Amino acid sequence: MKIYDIPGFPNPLRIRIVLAEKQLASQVEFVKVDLPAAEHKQAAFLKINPTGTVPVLELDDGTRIAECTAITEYLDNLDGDPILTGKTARDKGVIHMMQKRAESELIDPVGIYFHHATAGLGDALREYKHPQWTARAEWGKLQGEKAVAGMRYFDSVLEAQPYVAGDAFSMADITVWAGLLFAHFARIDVPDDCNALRAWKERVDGRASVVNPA
Ligand SMILES: N[C@@H](CCC(=O)N[C@@H](CS)C(=O)NCC(=O)O)C(=O)O
Repeated sequence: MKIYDIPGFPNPLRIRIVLAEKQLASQVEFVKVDLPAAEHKQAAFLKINPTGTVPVLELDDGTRIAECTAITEYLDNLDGDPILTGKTARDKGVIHMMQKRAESELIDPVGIYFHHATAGLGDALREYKHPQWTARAEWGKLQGEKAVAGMRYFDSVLEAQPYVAGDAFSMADITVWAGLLFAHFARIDVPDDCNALRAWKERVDGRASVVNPA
């Protein structure tokens, strides 16, 4: 298997944590895509993933799977013993719901804030983003506020249960953790009173797959 990504970036890290959880790192060859140089927006990479984002998993038969949720489903089910995406119909439903919320309410708005309300990854990439400069900065700022509302939502969830989708660690925890990492990088602060979210993050920070991702 190959994974197109760039080390240290939040969405690629989600999959590198999955690989560590599933002990699959040795089976993967990483191909670096130069995001600051906008390599992912050029024709060669757009053939690999038309949405122009990383990570992308490429199987030995040439099949390409983009989107962290889809990649995680594949990797988690490879050995027939899913530990991150749910074993029962109920758990699968709840985990996917929380995964979607972790994306739509946290990591995706942080990404939009970063790319549209700050200097983002710099000049090479800027021309591939929304062309209406004033509108995009306004929109980006609103997405920053949306991400903070998302943090408050996950704080309320974690006041009632140990992990984002219930009693067990799942891919939804990985996504919220990566969302907070990205927020820190983009300088969006976690509100001081989000105690449950902060305590949960400290626990996840110490998890072996997070300390030593692939
Ligand atoms: N929904 C996508 C998000 C992927 C994503 O946004 N990745 C970032 C890297 S952290 C990216 O490729 N950004 C490039 C850009 O926005 O131009 C997924 O789950 O894989």
